[in-house]
Amino acid sequence: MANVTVIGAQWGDEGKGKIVDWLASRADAVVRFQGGHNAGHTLVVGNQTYKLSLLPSGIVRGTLSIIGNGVVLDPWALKAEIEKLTAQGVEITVENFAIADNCALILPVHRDLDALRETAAGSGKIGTTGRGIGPAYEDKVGRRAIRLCDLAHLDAMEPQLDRLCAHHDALRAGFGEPPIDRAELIAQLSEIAPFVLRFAQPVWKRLKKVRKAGARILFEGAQGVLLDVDHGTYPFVTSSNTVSGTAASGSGLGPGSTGFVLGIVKAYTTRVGSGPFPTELDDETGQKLGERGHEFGTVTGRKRRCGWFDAVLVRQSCAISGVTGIALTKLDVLDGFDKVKICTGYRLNGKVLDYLPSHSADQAAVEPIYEEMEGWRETTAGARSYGDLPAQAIKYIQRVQELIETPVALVSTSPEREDTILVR
Ligand code: 2SA
Ligand code: MG
Repeated sequence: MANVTVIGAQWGDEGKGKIVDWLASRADAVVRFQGGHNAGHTLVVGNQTYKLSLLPSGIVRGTLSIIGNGVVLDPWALKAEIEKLTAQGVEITVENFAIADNCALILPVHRDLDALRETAAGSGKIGTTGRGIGPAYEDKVGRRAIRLCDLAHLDAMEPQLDRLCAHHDALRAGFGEPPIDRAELIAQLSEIAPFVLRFAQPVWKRLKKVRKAGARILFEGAQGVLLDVDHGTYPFVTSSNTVSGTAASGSGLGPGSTGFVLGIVKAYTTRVGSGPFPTELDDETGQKLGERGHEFGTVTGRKRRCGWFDAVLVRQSCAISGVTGIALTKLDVLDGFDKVKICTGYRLNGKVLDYLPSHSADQAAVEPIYEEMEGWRETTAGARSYGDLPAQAIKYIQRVQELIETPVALVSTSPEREDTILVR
């Protein structure tokens, strides 16, 4: 296995956790490069279920796990997650875990602002995970973030706090909130500092060394391409770049290091939070997909919106992210449907489109054009070879592959690691 970059090719929740775990067992290092604890990856190993938000999935198997500079780090959430996993028997040490010391931190004030804005927006809200992700990225780009390395220099933080407070106090006043309590913030930071600083280092150096030694690196994306801040359904997106290219910039390696780009694609479509969703089904079929697919968020437990497979979106994601091959997941959720539908294009103002336009109003107005296929009665759950699949399911996979113009490399047929079909 060469290096592999795993990204979601829809709106997240494509089943990355299982595939990443499957690949992590063959990798020497696993790197998270964007997002934060808004991600939710569920790993099932034997009879244990692990729910990860911030930690790279390799950690469960003791593989070197790295949080890259592109991640926004909530040190308190990290501590809680490490404690939870430690209680499940996972060992997390400075040997197998490192965090980029140039990571921007998520502070309590970011979480507050996320919530204040969402509440104020009412029905116009983004539907964020409420983790403070957006405000933390804003501060990073606005050059007023507190970064992990700053925790080793708490005495020198005054000028930074000035910048941070000048910005946030004005915003907070607008919501009728008191200014930041600087003394409290410093106290909170100094309390958490020793815990996180243990793992802090220039990880680009560690990765350089690992790479020189010929190690195989797995880059673990979070969310999905349609939530990318540039390429997604803006403004209903997350605040990071979720495309494959971020694996390089978000970890401190060159663009040649990202290797095989594996796009994770669910056999139908889901989305949590607000925003356009052309193939959304507001009916019994949508309900059935949600129930059969257990479509609830790992992090927030939110019910996911469900709909048919949208080949237009996935074709676009694969192109934008340079996807080499896809892993098709949750095919078994479609078992037993008389007919299955695939969206092959959109209609907008009397025109037919083969892509999702950039403007939010157009994205909301496009009408899907469907192709209908015969479903299959037999179960695909647990199939481990192509030959185990019903003929109609194979036809469905082939049609998906044709429409998205990207080869199917893997098919996943249950949350179990071994229930995976290697296509090529
Ligand atoms: P945020 O919190 O600022 O990143 O939210 C902005 C939008 O991005 C969406 N988003 C996600 N969508 C799907 N899954 C995500 N992670 C968790 C999971 C979700 C959960 O993997 O299960 O537990 O609810 C994720 N993270 C962010 C979010 O819904 C907004 O539309
Ligand atoms: Mg998820």
